[in-house]
Amino acid sequence: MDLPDKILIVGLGATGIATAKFLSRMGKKITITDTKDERSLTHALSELKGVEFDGHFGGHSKDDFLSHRLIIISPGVDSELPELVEARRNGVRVTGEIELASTFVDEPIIAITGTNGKTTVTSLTGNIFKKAYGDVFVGGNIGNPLFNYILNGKKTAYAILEISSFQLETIESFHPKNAVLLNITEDHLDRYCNYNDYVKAKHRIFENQNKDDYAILNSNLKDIKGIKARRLFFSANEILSEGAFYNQGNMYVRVNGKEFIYKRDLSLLVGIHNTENILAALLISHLNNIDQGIAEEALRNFKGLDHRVELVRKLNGITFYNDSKATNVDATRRALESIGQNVILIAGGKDKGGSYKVIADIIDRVKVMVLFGEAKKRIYEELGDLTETYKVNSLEDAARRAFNVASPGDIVLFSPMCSSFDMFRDYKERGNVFKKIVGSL
Ligand code: UMA
Repeated sequence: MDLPDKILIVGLGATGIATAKFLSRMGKKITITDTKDERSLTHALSELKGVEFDGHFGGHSKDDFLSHRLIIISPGVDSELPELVEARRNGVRVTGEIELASTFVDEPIIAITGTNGKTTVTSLTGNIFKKAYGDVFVGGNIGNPLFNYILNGKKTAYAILEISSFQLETIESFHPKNAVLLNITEDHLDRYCNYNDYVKAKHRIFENQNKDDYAILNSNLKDIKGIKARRLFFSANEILSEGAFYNQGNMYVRVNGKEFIYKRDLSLLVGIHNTENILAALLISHLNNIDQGIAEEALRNFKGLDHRVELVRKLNGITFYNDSKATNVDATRRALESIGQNVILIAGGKDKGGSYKVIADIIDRVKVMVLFGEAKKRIYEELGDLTETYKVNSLEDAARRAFNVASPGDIVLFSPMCSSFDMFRDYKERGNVFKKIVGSL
């Protein structure tokens, strides 16, 4: 990409910081704008020591957007922001970090998206590839912007990237050798006008692929049109002649005329959704010529992720799980399905506009629901009649109430169905707070 001398960066989170460092190294004159004021950005600004830039904080000014030829936005910045729409109308180019950074990456890119499971698949795939190829870059939406890879300067065999729909909104040439779409269910309806716009953004992961690439999809997404890459599917409930599937305790990978068989109980990850996640990771591995023994070892050693149905503590016969990463209803559904009965569910946070009724048909697994945060009223309206439900004011109150109502043998599951931004920096901070509270009970 031909870069002008003056560039505007919108958003100063992890992405904005990495972008600013990179562009400053390229000798560009950069302006950074963020709706937060300087005081709220103290931590981010401390990361930019030695980087020259103009900071316009505490809001966005139209002049900034119209006086640049190129604007790089962070994923959290809506690409349909009025300032951006007007800038584009005036011929300003608006793009995202993942697009720009990927133009500096020559290594094959493996890109993984989906409403749920993408962090698990990205981490597991990363672990398998690290065993096979030494160092590989694992980043993107998982929390490590792609520009950090380029800034680091050390070449690796692959870049394995978790990719969100937000990042896909602004791609132009982003071209993964293997692109994976795990699943799509309602999410981020606070950002998109409707579900269809979210689905469209997700499909863009395949946009620049060609017949030499692979598109890897859940077999229930067979109907997606317009994919130019070779398509391979994975399924937890359908036997496939090619691709990866589960059958009677085993996972099969069939690629390039070969078959590899893995025992399902090799992995500590439970639930059908995790069977799908593992199948996807194994399929990617075999497409990239990784030995079965290596994949097996990495799979056996993979303990799953923090904040993802993470066992916190057993106390008085009550088991506490932290599932703070469940930032949408489908993720909570998956947790409930893999955990079983007698659940005291703690939920709530920032409402994203989707329906909570997605768990109505399995609410019999939930003995009691404890709600907190901005979304508590709406969750209560949609599910409150279906099981004993309490509304409280904080996560701490929620954990204590759950403990008080639980009996030995019950499971307290903190699986919020919502994002964390009403009360916390991110799902990690929220999960850590929950674990601390549970530790103090
Ligand atoms: N901001 C503005 N103007 C706006 C909107 C935001 O100035 O209109 C500012 C905010 O005040 C803030 C900054 O932009 O200071 C934040 O930008 P950001 O939200 O993009 O934050 P980053 O730290 O750069 O994190 C982003 C991803 N965040 C989002 O997509 C919301 C991180 O994914 C990702 O790990 C990181 O880039 C590195 O690639 C998080 C996430 O929640 C985990 N992702 C969503 C999800 O997984 O569901 C998509």
